[in-house]
Amino acid sequence: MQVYHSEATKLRRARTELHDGQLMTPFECPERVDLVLARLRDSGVGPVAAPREHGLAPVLAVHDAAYVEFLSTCWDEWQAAGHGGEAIPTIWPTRTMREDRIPGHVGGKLGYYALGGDTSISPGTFEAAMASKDVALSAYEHTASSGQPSFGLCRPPGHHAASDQFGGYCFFNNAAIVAQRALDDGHARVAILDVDFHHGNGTQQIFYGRDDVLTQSIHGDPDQCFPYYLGHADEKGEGPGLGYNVNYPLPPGTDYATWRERLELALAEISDKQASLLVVSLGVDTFEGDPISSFRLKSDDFLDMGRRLASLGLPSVILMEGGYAVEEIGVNVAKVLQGFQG
Ligand code: SP5
Ligand code: ZN
Repeated sequence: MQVYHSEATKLRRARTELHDGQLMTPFECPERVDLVLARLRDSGVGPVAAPREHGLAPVLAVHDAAYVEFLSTCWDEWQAAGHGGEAIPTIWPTRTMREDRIPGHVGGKLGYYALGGDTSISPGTFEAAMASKDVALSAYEHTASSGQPSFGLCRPPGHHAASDQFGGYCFFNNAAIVAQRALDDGHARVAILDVDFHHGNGTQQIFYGRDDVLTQSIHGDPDQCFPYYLGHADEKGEGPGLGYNVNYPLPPGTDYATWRERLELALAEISDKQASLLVVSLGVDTFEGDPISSFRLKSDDFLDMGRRLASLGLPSVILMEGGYAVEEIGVNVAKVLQGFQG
């Protein structure tokens, strides 16, 4: 399978993540890319190509311009304000305050544009996010021109990024950017299937009122799991989008047998809604050994996952989302892609 990767995705190397009340080395680290690449090479999944640059236009097709501007200037403003550590929000426009005015100070803007405190902004973050969407778009272009599946080794991931919010380690929503580009190229309907452990809140929000992108997510129940405030089964889309968002929340401890039943429902929905392109938000943090998640998929389950995804017979773009630094991240990604190739 054609793979896209950019060394520039490693420009994001945050030093701190606020996790369980402590500042830790981030789970979403550049080493993830090398673990996946090494395993893809070992298992003969490839070739690996560098992306071409796509600029900001496809980003602005799904994200707010002021949000993108904020991401591009945040680190410089944070430094100019004299702060020592990385840019981490500490206050938000929550239920008891106003959200109709965007503050001028970087500390206020940070809370306005962040959906959580888990994602520090650091030098190189914006550049890496740009490279990540270039990886996604280059994968899409390969699939569009050849009909063959492709894998984009995106980093930072994208599915938590909403139209004007970052968080959950995500800045630009790579899957949404690809889906919108496909629509602009003439596809009538695109399906995004999110199999990351966490709910794809950003993807859901971006397309919630639309019927041209079917968004589905199989994930840890937000009653118990990040991002907590979105991802319930009763979120079905609104207006013309009603029926075009489907959530499959599952309890912590879920194994592959149960997970796969939801996958079958999601695949049937994609056929039913007659999508002509499949975008997979591939998180492998459903793995039993993942350090921040709580499903119980085993490595061999990822092979079956790939086979089932391929069974749709649609042109497919598979994009990297979560899955954290354990040796198996590479093994599990390789298995999905091998299963997909048959
Ligand atoms: C792309 C992606 O997978 N983003 C996930 C971001 C999750 N960040 C917050 C994680 C909080 C997890 N808390 C679990 C406690 C385990 N000790
Ligand atoms: Zn995740």
